Amino acid sequence: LFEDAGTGTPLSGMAEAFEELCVLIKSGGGGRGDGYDLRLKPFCDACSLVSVLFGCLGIAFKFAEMEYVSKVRDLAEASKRHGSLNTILDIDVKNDTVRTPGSLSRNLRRVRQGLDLIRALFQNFLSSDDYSLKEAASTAYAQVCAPYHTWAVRTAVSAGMCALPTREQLLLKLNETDESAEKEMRRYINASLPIIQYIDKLYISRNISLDW
Ligand code: 1PZ
Repeated sequence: LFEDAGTGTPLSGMAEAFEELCVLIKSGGGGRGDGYDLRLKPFCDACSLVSVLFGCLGIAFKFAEMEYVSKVRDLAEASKRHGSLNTILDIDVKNDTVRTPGSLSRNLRRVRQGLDLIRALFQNFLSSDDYSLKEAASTAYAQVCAPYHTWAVRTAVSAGMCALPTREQLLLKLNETDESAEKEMRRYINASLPIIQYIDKLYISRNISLDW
């Protein structure tokens, strides 16, 4: 079933994990009548795999890694008490804590932005061989995350961008060739989009805006 299990690269592991989530949410069922009720545990397991990328970015993105990892960890911790993504939204809506710093619904929104950032980054990376990793990442960050980050964070990120490796160094660290990276990045792009849309729908269906 999973032919590259065990021998896969970090990118193929990420792609595979999100493809498996896609199969789940597209299966439709789950008992709530409004689509599949995605459990927190498999979602967090997939999100954790993304952290392997941080290892390729160097010390400048240590703070981004700590931010992302701690939010995924909070969600994974909550998976023991609350079953699904729907549940945490319901609880925060009831307590009026959807946007409260540190709340699970806010952490979910931030993790979703991290997934989208990587999707946009891969898309930019593949759009042209002449695009440096720094350009691809800066553009993706400006599109996906910068509008929601403070000035201090945006400044730190733009400084960190200068320390990113080159395209060739990144591929080497990821144990990919140009061709294999293209294949795995496309798999992630295609599989992450339905998950991102699924998460957005959780908020929109509860009349929560996405401008934060
Ligand atoms: C090869 C890949 C290169 C990609 C480089 C892109 C790096 C972007 C770094 C973003 C840093 C964000 C740092 C901190 C942000 C916090 O202000 C917010 C708000 O937190 P809150 O106020 O809600 O508690 N936190 C976040 O948005 C959490 C997620 C941000 C990190 C996502 C990174 C995704 C993975 C990048 C690739 C490894």
